[in-house]
Amino acid sequence: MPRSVANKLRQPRRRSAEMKKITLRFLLVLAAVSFNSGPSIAAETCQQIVANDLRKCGTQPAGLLRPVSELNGCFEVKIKAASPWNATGVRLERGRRYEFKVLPDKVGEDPMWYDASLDATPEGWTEESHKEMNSGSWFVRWYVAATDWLGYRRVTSQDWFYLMGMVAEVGDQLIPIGNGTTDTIQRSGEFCAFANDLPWTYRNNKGSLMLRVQELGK
Ligand SMILES: [Ca+2]
Repeated sequence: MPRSVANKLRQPRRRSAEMKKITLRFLLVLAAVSFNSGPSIAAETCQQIVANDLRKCGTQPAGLLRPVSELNGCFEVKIKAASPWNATGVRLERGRRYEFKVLPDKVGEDPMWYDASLDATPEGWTEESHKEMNSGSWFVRWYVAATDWLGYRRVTSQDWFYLMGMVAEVGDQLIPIGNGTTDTIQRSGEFCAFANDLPWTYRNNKGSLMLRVQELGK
């Protein structure tokens, strides 16, 4: 057989081998993507929403609230320290489980917010802030102790400035979030979140935290 004819007969075999390699590479990539899928990939599709700073939690008619399923099962919302409600307009459903997670700040550092001049993390005043208050003037120490004793802090079982979630409609369900938690919703309603502060001292708060809420299922 002439060499040129033999070469032509070999070419389809080469092409077939190349096609097999390409198919194998494609399947390996597909397998890697499938292996990595789940909450982390779903989290990248979270929708950004803007909370209402002024409206009280649970005052929007239930029919106007958006279910999390309309937001790809996940949303991110800025929780401002100076807002007593941060009403999201998003409805969390009874019996469903959700993950709440505070994200790092824009430069990847631990997130912080501020009660006037006091530093706080999502889990409340820092140790230095507690020391500063304990070594302050007699009036400041008396004021903090008195409001504590009278139970004026919005959630007395949690530290000052602890990040709290709330689901409100028929009744209120409080969710201590801090840096992050998972919880099952007892009664459907609007999701809101706030820094745990005295009801009348939100005006001197500064900063915000970015919170991600993801539906995990039943
Ligand atoms: Ca304050």
